[in-house]
Amino acid sequence: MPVLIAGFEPFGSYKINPAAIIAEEINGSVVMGENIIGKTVPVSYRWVKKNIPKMLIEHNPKIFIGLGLSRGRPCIVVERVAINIMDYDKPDMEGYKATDEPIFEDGPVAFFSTLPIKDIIQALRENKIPASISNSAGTFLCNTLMYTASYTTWKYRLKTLCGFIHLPFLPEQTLDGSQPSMSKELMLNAIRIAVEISLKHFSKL
Ligand code: PCA
Repeated sequence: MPVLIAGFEPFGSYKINPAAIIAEEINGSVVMGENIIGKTVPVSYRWVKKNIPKMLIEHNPKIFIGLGLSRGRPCIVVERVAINIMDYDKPDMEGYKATDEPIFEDGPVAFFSTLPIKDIIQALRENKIPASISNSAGTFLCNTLMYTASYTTWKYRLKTLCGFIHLPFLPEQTLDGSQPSMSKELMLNAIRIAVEISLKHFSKL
């Protein structure tokens, strides 16, 4: 049972997305003896709803962590909850604009992350990486990815621990200094730590 990291590709006006870069960099590495599979994910409601369940059923990972960019965030942001809604004023990368739509008609209102979010925050801070918990992953694709992964583990009774982490800009995305940013190395280290803490938690269940 591997670890699956799914990071979003660039979207809107962004030419790069740290989430895809981290997913690519971490792909093929090993944490605590477990293989990490890193995949990039198009910013598409249709793609996520169709392919994330397939990926989870195929790999049956111990841990699933989705990664996305959150503009203006000053630190690593560990999400607590995903809600059953797609509602955003801008279209996805396939041109689809969702308004007040449930992600899955037969799903519950929300899923909590099953990652050990408080332990992850503590470990990140101990390693001198700024981090905080968020109580909303929004209502666009990042929420859809976290909800879809959680829904899949619920529906198919997978043991996978599931969650989502939002990342700040990379320094090169905000060279005028108008937004906070974090280096790729620090973000990569943060995700490795999140995987390690989650694997330790999995082994105790
Ligand atoms: N961030 C967006 C979608 C893709 C991404 O990286 C979000 O927060 O929903």
